[in-house]
Amino acid sequence: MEKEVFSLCHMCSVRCPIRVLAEDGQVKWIEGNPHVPGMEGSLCPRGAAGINMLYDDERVQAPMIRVGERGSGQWRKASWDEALDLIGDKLKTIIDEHGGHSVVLGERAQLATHVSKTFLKAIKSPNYFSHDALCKGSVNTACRSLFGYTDGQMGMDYKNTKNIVLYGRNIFESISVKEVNNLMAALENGAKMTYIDPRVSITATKAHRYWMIRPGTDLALNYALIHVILKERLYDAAYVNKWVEGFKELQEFVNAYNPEWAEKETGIPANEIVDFAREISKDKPNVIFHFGYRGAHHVNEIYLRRSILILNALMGSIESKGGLFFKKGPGDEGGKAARKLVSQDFPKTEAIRCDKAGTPDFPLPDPAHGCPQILPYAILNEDPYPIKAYIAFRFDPLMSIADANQTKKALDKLDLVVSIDINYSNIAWYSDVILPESSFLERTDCIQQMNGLKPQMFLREKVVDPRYDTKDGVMILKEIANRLGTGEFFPYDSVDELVDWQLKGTGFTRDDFKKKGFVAYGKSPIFWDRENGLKFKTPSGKIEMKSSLLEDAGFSSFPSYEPVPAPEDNRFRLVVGRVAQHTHVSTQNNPYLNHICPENELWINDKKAAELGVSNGDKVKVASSVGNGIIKAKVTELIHPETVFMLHGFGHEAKYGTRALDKGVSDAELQENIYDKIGGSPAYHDTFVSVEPA
Ligand SMILES: Nc1nc2c(c(=O)[nH]1)N[C@H]1C(S)=C(S)[C@@H](COP(=O)(O)OP(=O)(O)OC[C@H]3O[C@@H](n4cnc5c(=O)[nH]c(N)nc54)[C@H](O)[C@@H]3O)O[C@H]1N2
Ligand SMILES: Nc1nc2c(c(=O)[nH]1)N[C@H]1C(S)=C(S)[C@@H](COP(=O)(O)OP(=O)(O)OC[C@H]3O[C@@H](n4cnc5c(=O)[nH]c(N)nc54)[C@H](O)[C@@H]3O)O[C@H]1N2
Ligand code: SF4
Ligand SMILES: [Mo]
Repeated sequence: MEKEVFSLCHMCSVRCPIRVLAEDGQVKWIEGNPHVPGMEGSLCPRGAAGINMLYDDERVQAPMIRVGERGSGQWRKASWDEALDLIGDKLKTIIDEHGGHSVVLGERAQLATHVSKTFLKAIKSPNYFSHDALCKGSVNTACRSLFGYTDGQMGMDYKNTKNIVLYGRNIFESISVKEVNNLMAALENGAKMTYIDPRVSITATKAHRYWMIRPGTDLALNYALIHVILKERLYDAAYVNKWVEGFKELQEFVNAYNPEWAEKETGIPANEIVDFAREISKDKPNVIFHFGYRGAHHVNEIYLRRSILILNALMGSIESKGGLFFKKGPGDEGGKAARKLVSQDFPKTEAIRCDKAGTPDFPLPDPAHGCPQILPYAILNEDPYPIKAYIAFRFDPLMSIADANQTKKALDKLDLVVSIDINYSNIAWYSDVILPESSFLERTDCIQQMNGLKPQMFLREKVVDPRYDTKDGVMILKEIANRLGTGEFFPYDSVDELVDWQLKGTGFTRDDFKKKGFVAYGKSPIFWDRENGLKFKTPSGKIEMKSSLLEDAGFSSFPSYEPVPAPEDNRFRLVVGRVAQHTHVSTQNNPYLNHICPENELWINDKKAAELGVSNGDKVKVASSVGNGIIKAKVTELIHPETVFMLHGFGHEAKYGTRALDKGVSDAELQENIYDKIGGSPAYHDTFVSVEPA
């Protein structure tokens, strides 16, 4: 019998709405949810490979307990009770001796995040880490410094934009299906797109204007753009007068940074910078300077992100059609959000976060997410206190935190490492116990609250029964909590009961999701009144170009520009990124995706390669101060000579994932663990490497 289920994809964290067809307990078809504007049947290659993930017999099929040395890959299958008892006993001993704060949970923020946070709060640990800082921590801080909102509380109206600028936001390869479709619709309607990247990505090939910028110098470009926009009065004066704090300071600051100066730093011709400033200002306020995620990860990233947001403010594009907007929640429609377990009363936690986020030592990064890259340092130095146990829930610190060798040393100090995963990831392979979660097609999940111009709720609905001896993540955490005596904070016996609990008081029930996979609180998009109704949450109630958040913490709003040094002879700045066929570190062993993209290569400029005696397809040795590896060279004129590029996510070590084993090199082995000490993001693109024939 065929059945149709509306659900949410989880081949990456975008969680696109999907429609799934199953017959006799087998998934036959997945497509974008046709009822959701912007999806209408579309999926990306990874979404389509959800079926291959489901039927992949190299997934983790049962709880596994390590028998040999950590990382040696010797395992035995265990029953759930045995594995959970072992974890419960160890955690109890650790908590008794060292306190709940010695337990850390690191995850990819997800639908069950409120359950993960509840787990830690119940044992009095402040050490919850999401992936957020690694992805966009400095973007988050920059948004708070200007608007008082996090980036997660903001969105972009791609569909109605007239002009969009992407700083290494490789939107047509690093995909969110709805964003791609909406932007394509805008381009078909005549919108213009500028793309800036030291490398010709697929997005570059679709742009009206492409600038091969010197890596790391986007900030210089932006200061020159602001310079021109102010000098020629191209900004939205009414908007700026009404809503901006610190305009005068900005004016004085950018005076020195003219386009001729920027040309020397960036390699982008001065006249093109001037022309572009004039062009885009004609389309204001329906423009987007995309604040990005991963384009330029440097130790001063906070200032780049702020400069991008400042350009938006000058165009009046904040809270504008075709620009950036603040997401509206159920409250804006007189509705109620789904309940979360974290709203309970918990025992008080005395300890500070072990990464010190939100303390005077590291004041600005968002403590709601933490900074995972600090964790190896905190463990190794026992600063501010010893950490004893680490639970990785849908997150791989060995591939997603720079300097994997250092991270391994830190893990070696722990008494307990647990992974909740679906795959034999590098962290699963390095754990003491692996607990397999049911895959997204085999489980229902917590409610997805989708704030935006139109607030909605979505539901991930189980399509088929689990194929292996796996459990839902929310049940795994509850069962560990039961063993620690904190089970009272988990008032459910199945994920279905938890979802019903969440929906109480919202006016919606599970049945309301059956027809289309989602429910909406209202009908029309909500924009605030730009004349009188913008609700910035900064102390001044305005867009703070001169930022009280930064200055109260002792940082400058406008520090002078520091020139970016070119790499020394035969060295290159290592930059990394994603590709349409893979999700970070998760999908390299997927049968279909592995087939279409089996390994990563090192992009290197053709002239530089010739100097080194390297030809296309040759194996080269790439080495940094912390690691090295052998990788195939992709010799091309399509990359700036100061840079080499590789895909993130390869170099898997788990022998049970045979397709991805030892294919390519992991960027995390090469990158130094350095970071933006103000904004909180890692500086993944500030490592220099040497390249030589292998
Ligand atoms: N297929 C796929 N899609 C995804 C994901 C995925 O894993 N796979 N992950 C999702 C997530 S979590 C994220 S964060 C986003 C990431 O989406 P993006 O931010 O678009 O990230 P990347 O793919 O890392 O692309 C980074 C680009 O920045 C360029 N770059 C490097 N240095 C510089 C520089 O100095 N200046 C400029 N202007 N550019 C530079 C690199 O060459 C690269 O092309 O993608 C999301 N979508
Ligand atoms: N070196 C380096 N590090 C990076 C980046 C980089 O470019 N280079 N990019 C950063 C960015 S932008 C991001 S967003 C983060 C992402 O960092 P991660 O969250 O670590 O990466 P993912 O590949 O999304 O997923 C991690 C794990 O989730 C598992 N998984 C997948 N589906 C499920 C599931 O349904 N249940 C469970 N329990 N597990 C599942 C996968 O098998 C994998 O082991 O990495 C950051 N770290
Ligand atoms: S972008 Fe692709 S992989 Fe990610 S949720 Fe959407 S369809 Fe799935
Ligand atoms: Mo990300």
